[in-house]
Amino acid sequence: MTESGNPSQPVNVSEYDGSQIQVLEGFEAVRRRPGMYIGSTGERGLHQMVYEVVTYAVDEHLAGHADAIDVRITADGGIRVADNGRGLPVEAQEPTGKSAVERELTELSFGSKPHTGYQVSGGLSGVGLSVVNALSSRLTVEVHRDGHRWTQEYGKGIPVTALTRHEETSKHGTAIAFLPDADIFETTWCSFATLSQRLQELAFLNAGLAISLTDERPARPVRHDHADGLLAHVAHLSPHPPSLVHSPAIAFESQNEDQTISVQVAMQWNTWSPGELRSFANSTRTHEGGTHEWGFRTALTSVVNDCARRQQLMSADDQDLTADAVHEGLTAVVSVKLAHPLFEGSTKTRLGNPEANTYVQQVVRHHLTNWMNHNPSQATAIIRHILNTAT
Ligand code: 0RA
Repeated sequence: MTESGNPSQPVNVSEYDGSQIQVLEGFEAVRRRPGMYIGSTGERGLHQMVYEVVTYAVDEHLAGHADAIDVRITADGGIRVADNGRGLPVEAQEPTGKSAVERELTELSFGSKPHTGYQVSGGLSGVGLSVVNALSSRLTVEVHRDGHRWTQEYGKGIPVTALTRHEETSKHGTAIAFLPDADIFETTWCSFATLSQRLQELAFLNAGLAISLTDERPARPVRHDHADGLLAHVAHLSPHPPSLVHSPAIAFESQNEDQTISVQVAMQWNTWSPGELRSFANSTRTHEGGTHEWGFRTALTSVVNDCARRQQLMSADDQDLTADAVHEGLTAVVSVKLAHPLFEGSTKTRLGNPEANTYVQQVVRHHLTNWMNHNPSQATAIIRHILNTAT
């Protein structure tokens, strides 16, 4: 058991020797053209960084020395890959006096991997730990080997501590933790799903090798804040602009005097989708519809027919447009709030309050007629659309 870790020194500018200058020049080349080494600086390249490190651990498995790889996305968004292999050699090598740990992590051409006859993967893989190191703002290597735990830290590929020997241990293995450099990568947010899929694949391909993936990042909070309320809801449900019959959507709301019922409506016709009426009562989705939907449909059908006749797009003798025809291509959200909602139906998602029918009818009739009168050309476009799809 060797005790001769002869730790290399942290970089000291006045003491650069030839090999250190070469290392720096190499790293500058990598950081200047990261895409050439890691494939891209987008999400693909980011994930490739992880695969590069995992490749070494899989190689150690293929060499017959590791049967478990633990990958974690750490709380700071970094990546840690640990294996239970032999551990990167820590002893100083002649003539450089550097450890294999440091050479593997700093020399672009070092580490004539693999230690087996197989290379884990072709393509981009195999550019080496030094490339990952160069493209990481921080990297820590931790080795359990030769009876001790050892660590060394790097910044943008350059050692910032010596390889340091810590407490005694009987464990063996290598752990590499790195923080992809935000100055290099467009995103440093790894996709758990993407990593998981590739790691699962590697586990399938290497029977007897256990690979775990853990996400230690705090859950990302999602903030939904829509000052526009139902307008934003309809915009979210509606297809894209070219198929919109009118824009913006129609929206209105009203509340009765004694504040026992209120209704909000947003609606927009399009030529592309069959349309959808989404209704809510007291913020509960009313899948089975109910009185508020009936009120909406009744008023809408009558307002559209009245307007079509007023605009002389239909004659007095023409048959009324049906409710179904009027709803063709209409995305609408109708939300009512009631002091005492009655939920009926097999799944208790049908609104039963009769006053919702009369109140919604009254409000829709009033506001929609107003809107049609104030937006005659949009109203014409809507009615033409309905006439077109009805025939
Ligand atoms: C070269 C030699 C030896 C181990 C490794 C490389 C090694 C590298 C990595 C990188 C991640 N995990 C790793 N595990 C092992 C050891 C040679 C020996 O002990 O005889």
